[in-house]
Amino acid sequence: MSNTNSVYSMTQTMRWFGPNDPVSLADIRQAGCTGVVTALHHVPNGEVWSTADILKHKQLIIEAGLDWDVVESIPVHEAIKTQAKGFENYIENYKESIRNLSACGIKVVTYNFMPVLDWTRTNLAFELENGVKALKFEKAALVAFDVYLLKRPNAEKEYTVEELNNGRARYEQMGKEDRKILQHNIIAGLPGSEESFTLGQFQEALDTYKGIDEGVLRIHLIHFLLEIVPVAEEAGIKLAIHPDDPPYPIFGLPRVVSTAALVRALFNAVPSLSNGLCFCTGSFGVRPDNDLPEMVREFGDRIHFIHLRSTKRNEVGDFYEDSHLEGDVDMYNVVKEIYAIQQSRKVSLPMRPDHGHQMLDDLKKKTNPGYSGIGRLKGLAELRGLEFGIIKSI
Ligand code: CS2
Ligand code: MN
Repeated sequence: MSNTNSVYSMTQTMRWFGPNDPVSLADIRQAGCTGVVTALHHVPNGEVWSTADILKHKQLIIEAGLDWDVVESIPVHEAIKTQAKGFENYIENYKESIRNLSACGIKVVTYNFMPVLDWTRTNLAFELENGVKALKFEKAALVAFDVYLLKRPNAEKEYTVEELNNGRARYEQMGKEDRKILQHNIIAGLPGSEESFTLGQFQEALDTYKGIDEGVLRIHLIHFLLEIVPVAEEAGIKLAIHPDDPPYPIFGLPRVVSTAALVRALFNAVPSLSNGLCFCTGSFGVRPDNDLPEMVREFGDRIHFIHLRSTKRNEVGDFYEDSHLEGDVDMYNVVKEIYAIQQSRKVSLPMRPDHGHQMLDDLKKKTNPGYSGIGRLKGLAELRGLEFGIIKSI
């Protein structure tokens, strides 16, 4: 969408988890969005999304006066990531879903290639000074879970002595109930995740990555891309890979979408512009060596979808989700670069505030962690204002 002066600005969207989402389509519209980002969450991972199902979902969105701008996500079956028996069938199903989405007029598809777990946090209700609740990743809690609760074989080799000491102290300080909550936060499945595990199932899933290091996982991802990108290109679909969250290995699992160098390798291997990126500032921004405005410049042609969010990290490897314009992400310069690529490409890129704080009335409600209505509305309003100011000042 563009205004009459042909200034291209970001298309405002929010994620919608479907009819059971406590945040309704009407709420999303009132928040100022013109579209939503959503998926067929009821379809089991690996199965084809039929046109009938897609159209039924789309109809709900259209009736609410919104567009279905982006699919987030068509999950990539674990068998594709490990190339386990039968993985070719899952790739064929994926192609079919892409073709069906295109036939229904949906043209951007987000996905991720994180082994076993989607995004990972240790605390879903970390209280900030002003009383709002944020999502947090605490290194010592992760070590406590990995080494002392899960007791993953050889896990301790991946941590420094100091990290192990902090992890043990953290474990000993927790009661039974705290340990249960920690385990739940890490492996019971955050919103949008497709999997949920018990401790035993989780260890089994980790074991399927024996012998799969970063190099092998990248080969598997490139194989997948070589298969699906031509189909996407023919269907006029832009694929947008979401970065790893957090953007470094955890639980001994390899990572292949955490830095500019890793992303560059994927684009060099499969140069089609349909092979694109979901630029998530909250995920990439956890690493101080990721220069976000520079990454927008470098990958500008391939950014098909944007997640805006900021994190605040410390020296021991913890981070929490800060307000959208605060924390470590240089949001002003990121949005300025996004403004520039939109003008040069003559497109409006779909953007969503990626997560928000639980605040005000939402503190009394049962909400999807990170996806309460009011905190995202605040984030969206701030980001929209930032872009508006940038446009006016140029
Ligand atoms: C998360 C994920 O950080 C995020 O955006 O909410 O659920 C993410 O959307 C998926 O990993 C993308 O496939
Ligand atoms: Mn994201």
